[in-house]
Amino acid sequence: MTRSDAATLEERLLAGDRRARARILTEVEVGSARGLEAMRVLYPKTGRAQTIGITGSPGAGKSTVTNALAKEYRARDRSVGIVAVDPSSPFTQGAILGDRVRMQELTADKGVFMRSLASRGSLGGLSEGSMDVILVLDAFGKDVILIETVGAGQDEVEIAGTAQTTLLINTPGMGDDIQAMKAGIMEIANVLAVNKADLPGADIVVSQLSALLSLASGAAWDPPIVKMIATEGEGIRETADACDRHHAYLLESGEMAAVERGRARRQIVALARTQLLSRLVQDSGGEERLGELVAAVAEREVDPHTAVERWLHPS
Ligand SMILES: Nc1nc2c(ncn2[C@@H]2O[C@H](COP(=O)(O)OP(=O)(O)OP(=O)(O)O)[C@@H](O)[C@H]2O)c(=O)[nH]1
Ligand SMILES: [Mg+2]
Repeated sequence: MTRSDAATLEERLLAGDRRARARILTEVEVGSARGLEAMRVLYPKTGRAQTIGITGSPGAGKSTVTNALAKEYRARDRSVGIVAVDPSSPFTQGAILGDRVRMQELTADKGVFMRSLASRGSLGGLSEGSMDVILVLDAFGKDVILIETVGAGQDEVEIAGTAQTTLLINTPGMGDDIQAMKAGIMEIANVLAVNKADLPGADIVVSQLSALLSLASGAAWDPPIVKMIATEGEGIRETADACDRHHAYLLESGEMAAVERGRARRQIVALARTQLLSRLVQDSGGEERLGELVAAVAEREVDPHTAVERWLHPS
């Protein structure tokens, strides 16, 4: 591909061409040289989108909330991108299919674009492509980008560093989970939703959450708690308002700069880690050496630290 062709594709995307967007997304997701070139050209055009990460336990209603929020933002005349980071687990494939069906209604709307991604790259960690996909949608001009991830520890934290606002979906009957989350919850959630408020126990969760929050009072941003019934669209407007207020807070307080640096750092480190690991594996004999070391560690002939030393610095 020649350089002028390359420029055209990015220019077409920036001008709102959906086919150019599809091409670039595909290249970016597989991490091709063409995808890297597109990122180099497009990156300076990013940074305008409002990004909201939607996370929570499996089945909490993340997809339902994402869907309802997308509709709400469309009603506010804002274009929407949805990035659904699918868990790789085969157990959840039914749910993903369900999501697709629910999303069909939305995707008939040209103002909404949805992309599903595998959550794990080949070497672990949030798939390398997902941050780039968000950036491509940002460059394309999406006003709001909703990122759904299942709250499975590391992914949850990674996505919290990727999105400007993190919306944590809680549900009734998760009292024990809340106790377990205690440590992490303050750091990642900017808006707390209690979904399935049509089921008994929602108020208990609300008071547990506010008790947790009061321990951390004094912080500049006080995460609001919103009760919702996502399936009925109840509480969705309030949730969008809360997310918008957090976004405005980030801009007005100047905290957005720190959020951006955090995201940049996360992406650089994640990419470097992936590159270093894949170089190690691809190095001549790297994979074979790993096999030998695995056997030696399993047999307890070598400890794991020594094995890594030998892998990194073969004598
Ligand atoms: N009763 C009730 N059910 C709800 C509500 N919101 C979502 N659900 C149901 O909860 C189930 C899971 O909803 P999803 O939106 O797929 O949840 P999710 O968190 O995206 O699930 P995974 O992506 O599989 O982790 C579905 O059957 C929804 O219809 C609600 O407000 N009330
Ligand atoms: Mg889902």
